Amino acid sequence: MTTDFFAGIEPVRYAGPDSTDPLTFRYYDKDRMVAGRRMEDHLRFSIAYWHSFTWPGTDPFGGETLLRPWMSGADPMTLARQKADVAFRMFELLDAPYFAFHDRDVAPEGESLSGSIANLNAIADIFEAKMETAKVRLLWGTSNLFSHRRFMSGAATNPDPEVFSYACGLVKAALDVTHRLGGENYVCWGGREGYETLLNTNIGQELDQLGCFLSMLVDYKHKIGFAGPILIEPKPKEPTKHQYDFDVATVYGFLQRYDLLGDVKVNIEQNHAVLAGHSFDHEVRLAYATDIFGSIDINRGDDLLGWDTDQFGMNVPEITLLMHEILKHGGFKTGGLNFDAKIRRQSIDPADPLIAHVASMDACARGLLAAEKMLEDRALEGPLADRYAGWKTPEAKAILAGERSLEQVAEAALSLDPQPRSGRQEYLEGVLNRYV
Ligand code: XUL
Ligand code: CO
Repeated sequence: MTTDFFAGIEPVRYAGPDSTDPLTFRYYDKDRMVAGRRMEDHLRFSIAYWHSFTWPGTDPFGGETLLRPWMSGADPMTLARQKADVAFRMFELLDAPYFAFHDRDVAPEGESLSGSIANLNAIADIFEAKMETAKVRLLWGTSNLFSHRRFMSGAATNPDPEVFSYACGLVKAALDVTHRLGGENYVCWGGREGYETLLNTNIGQELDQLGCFLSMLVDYKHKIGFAGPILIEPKPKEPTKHQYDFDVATVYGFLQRYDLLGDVKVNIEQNHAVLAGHSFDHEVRLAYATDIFGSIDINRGDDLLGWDTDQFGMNVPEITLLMHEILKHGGFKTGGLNFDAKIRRQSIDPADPLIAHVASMDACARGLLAAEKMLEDRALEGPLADRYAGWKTPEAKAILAGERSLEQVAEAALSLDPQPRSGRQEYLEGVLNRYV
């Protein structure tokens, strides 16, 4: 029986740092107050439907290793309903405050566009009923515009306007459902919005199509009164060789060009940041600096592999820097920590996905607690402020405000003799390690 999948497993509870039971929280103590908010309200954990309930453990060299009763043996809508039961059971066992899904994770493709939309709405009815009594809320919804072969040359950036229109049909339905279920954000990861070869690609045309698609989505969001932001999820490559939403900086430029700043922000993923040649905290800091920070897909890549391994985030120092950045800006607004992460294909026991989430939730909680302390002590903020203190003088402020010409600044520089100062990197690295 599908609903017995987690039979014998009790809901996960906080048991303190000394617990050795992998199905207890050691640091994630949801009611503990951290910087004026409950820990649960800071971390806003979300379970990703796709990795936990739709991925059967395949890789390019082998088939299913995760034999899930809701993945075969009945008609697709019956399986989708069974999957929903298992999913909500897992949310309950983990006491998860949020979940996230693509349309195709929760409901099968229909025989036509309207059939697919009807399937999605039928499952959304089930979610709506379950959410009346369940605690879990929807962090975000999205449409899968990359798996079906019709999208092999892109969705919004497809050379064929009929594919573009079909994508509009799916994205409208997915936003409608996200809105109906009280979703707090709507995500667009440009899965195949990119190219394989310039020999067949008109970049300018495709960028205009993408700008047009998002502008229509933003207009529609306002029309239906969807209050949350649209979030673009940057990724530099995979599945296409070159993705248009390469990284935060690229997305910022795109949003500015198509006048979408204000309505569209970013959903930053650790593994994508690293594939783009950045660190996770670089992407997060840049998003805050440019005022487009939205939400996080929390996971990790493998330092030795050049692809999106989507492993569970376990690196406490890295997560500490992430939480330091988020806490410094007052915490999440509509965003949260969405586990866009999957267990390894050898982790075949029903308990494995639960253990993975618990371990990563604890890593995030440790990062949050360390970040709180670091901010209290101004451990990094103090030295950072000192480093830029010169810019607080009236003259430096006037320069930055654009009140001085190049000639004026050049003239004043004639009496200066600036002295280099240490960047103190190793000192700061040592400070970080005191807290983790
Ligand atoms: C793919 C990825 C997606 C998005 C949602 O790398 O991260 O799962 O998060 O489409
Ligand atoms: Co993601």
